[in-house]
Amino acid sequence: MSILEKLKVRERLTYEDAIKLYDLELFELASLANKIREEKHGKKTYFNINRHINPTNICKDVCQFCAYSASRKNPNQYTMSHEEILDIVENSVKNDIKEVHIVSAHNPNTGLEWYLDIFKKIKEKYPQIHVKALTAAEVHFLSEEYNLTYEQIIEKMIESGVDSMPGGGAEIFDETVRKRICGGKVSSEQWLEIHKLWHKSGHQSNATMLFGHVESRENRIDHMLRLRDLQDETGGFNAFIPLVYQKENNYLKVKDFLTGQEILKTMAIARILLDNIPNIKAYWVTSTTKLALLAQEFGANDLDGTIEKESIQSAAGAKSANGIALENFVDLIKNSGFIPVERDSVYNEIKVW
Ligand code: V47
Repeated sequence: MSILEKLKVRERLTYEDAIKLYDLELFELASLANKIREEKHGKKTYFNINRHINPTNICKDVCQFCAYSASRKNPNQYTMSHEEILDIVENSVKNDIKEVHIVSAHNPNTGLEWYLDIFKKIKEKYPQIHVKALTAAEVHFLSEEYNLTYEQIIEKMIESGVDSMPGGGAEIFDETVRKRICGGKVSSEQWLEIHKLWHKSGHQSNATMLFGHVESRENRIDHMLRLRDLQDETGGFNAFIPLVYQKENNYLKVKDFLTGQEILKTMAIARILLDNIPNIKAYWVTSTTKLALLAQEFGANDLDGTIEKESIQSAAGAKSANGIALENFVDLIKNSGFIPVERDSVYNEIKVW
């Protein structure tokens, strides 16, 4: 059966089929992905009103693509106190945020409590706020640093009030590429194991893929299929987020950067291949707002949120340091022909704007 016939009868695509999807003409791929998007979500595009907080940039690991962590290229080390973090949350709550997204570097100097107690403090003061925090890379780091199992760290996360896990740290699962771009941190198998345990504890998470650096198309397909397999088992992933590599101020030497076409093709392929992950997020921070809006026609049904402050990708050149104004975001979605729907962190609809 051809790929098109398989898609017509909703038969699952294999690795070999998926590689061939890249050979389809851009607009044919768009039409296939958009059909699935429309069946699942119509013209709705989800977003949330959120705040990103990155409490420390001191990191024991060295990822070649990272411009955020303190290093030779970024000598400005910082570690926030809990009071500073609570002040940020207090201000953001006034702006009607529904979620804080808290991700740190792997700082060996703070102690375990610094990482975990802040969630309890936020929840005590703002029980209505959803805490999305700790990537699988951080869970792995804390487990090694404090000699605790993943299950023990997860138990502590739940006790401290973490509601869901963000999708960071996945990068590219292929072991050879991973060794080259982020050898030393959480392995692919460990990343998947941590999300599996988190899902088994009754919680939800997201999954990212960092692409557009030294990986191949085959590596991207392999990455998506490993996620599809885990999702078959647990059903715990809310969203898949392809993150476009940003090139400034880091150590990775990349020869060719992605074209807009390749980015959009990858988004469309994610929508077609990941038949069991409900939401495909075009993260405007790394794709640029313009391409994220176009990605809505290539299968993406979520644009993340207003963010307020962004430190990881903006350190590497993204134009996202100060987030995006709510009215502007909503207008852009509307003007591109879609319906902006504010959602909570686990995709319950809050308001059609
Ligand atoms: O895992 C680091 C990426 C991620 C660069 O779960 C870079 O809803 C591009 O995971 N170019 C952290 N990307 C951010 C993240 C995320 C973002 C938005 C929403 C969610 C979610 C998760 O940032 C890291 C890494 O892959 N990153 N450096 C760079 N130079």
